Amino acid sequence: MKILVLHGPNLNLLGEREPEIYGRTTLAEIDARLREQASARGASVDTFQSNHEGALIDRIQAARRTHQGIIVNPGGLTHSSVALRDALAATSLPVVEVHLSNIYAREPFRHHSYVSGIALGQISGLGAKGYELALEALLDRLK
Ligand code: CA2
Repeated sequence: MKILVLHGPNLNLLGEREPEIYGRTTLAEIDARLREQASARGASVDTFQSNHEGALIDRIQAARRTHQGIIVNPGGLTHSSVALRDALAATSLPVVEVHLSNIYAREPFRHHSYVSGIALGQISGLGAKGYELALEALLDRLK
């Protein structure tokens, strides 16, 4: 079982800026935890961060035949990208959407997600732990 974990624009800054909103855990730490967690369950994860919408879409398209599920924090593209949603939907893979912050407790423009309508589920506001919960749920679903 192979899961693709995608991190959208600016998430490479995690742990360095705005810790009061996004926490102190770095992206490398999140990815390492997910790798360990997957391996304990006999699965594996591939992780990918990009600040470029097209690069994320290319990675999603390439995952169609190689991965069984996707965990995605689309960053700001959550609220703007029909193209990212279309790419995720086109894979027909189960998608779990993760947000570190509670997007519904923030500015109104963050309350709408283009991804949630095609996702199996969404986890928002639980910080880095949200990725671990997403992986657990996705692996349970794929079992
Ligand atoms: O809460 C989340 O995970 C978000 O997806 C993060 C996005 C934001 O646009 C969404 O509304 C909610 C922003 C990612 C930027 O990440 C940073 C991390 C550290 C410092 C600065 C930005």
